[in-house]
Amino acid sequence: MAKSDVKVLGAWPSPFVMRPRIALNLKSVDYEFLQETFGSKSQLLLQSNPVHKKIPVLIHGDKPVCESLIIVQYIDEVWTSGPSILPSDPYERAIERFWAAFVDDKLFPSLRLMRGAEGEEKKAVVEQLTESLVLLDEAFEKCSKGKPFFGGDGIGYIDIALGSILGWLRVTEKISRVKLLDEAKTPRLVKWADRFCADGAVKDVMPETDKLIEFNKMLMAKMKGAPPNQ
Ligand SMILES: N[C@@H](CCC(=O)N[C@@H](CS)C(=O)NCC(=O)O)C(=O)O
Repeated sequence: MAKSDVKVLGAWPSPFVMRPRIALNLKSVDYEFLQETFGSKSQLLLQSNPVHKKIPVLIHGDKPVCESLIIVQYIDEVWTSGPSILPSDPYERAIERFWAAFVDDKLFPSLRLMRGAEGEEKKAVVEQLTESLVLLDEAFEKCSKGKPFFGGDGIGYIDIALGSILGWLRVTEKISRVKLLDEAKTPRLVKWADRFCADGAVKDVMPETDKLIEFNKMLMAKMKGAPPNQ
């Protein structure tokens, strides 16, 4: 398929936008990256995702697909000649979807809360985040079966779901001066995170922490202290 037939509507700092980009890289599919301007929504975005009006949107030919994890599944099902992102076994697929949902429903909301939290609230959020990361560290052992990624030998669905938030996790660690991924509590995730970020499908789309911090400053200034929606 020609490059212009696959488009990703997004923005470089968005963890959700990283997901389809990594999936397309894994499948060696060329795509056009159409970046939205911060603070406004293009006509193409509004007509492609009229329900949520959020990025990312994958436009395949003239068909839009919304919601990052649904897009990753779509990519896996359409470009079957590349490495599989989800396993073929139904039970293993269910487990992968469970942990990906856990990242979005439990881990990511706490991470957002953390950046504005102080005092007792901060303590409670750190505890919750640590608990979630320890659970994911244990899940890594079970899913990877001694291999480098949740998905086994290569990056899979949980890797993409969790890995895409590593940039913002590092930003949160720096801003809050709290180590969230650490050798003592989450030794497997620490090593996995390095492997994930160094992978050829990831390294060019994973934003540098300092660049994200600058972006976060701009975002906080614009939102006058409200927790950022990134
Ligand atoms: N559940 C959605 C979340 C997408 C999302 O929150 N995107 C943010 C950027 S990181 C966005 O478009 N925010 C703009 C808005 O909320 O209006 C997904 O996984 O795709």
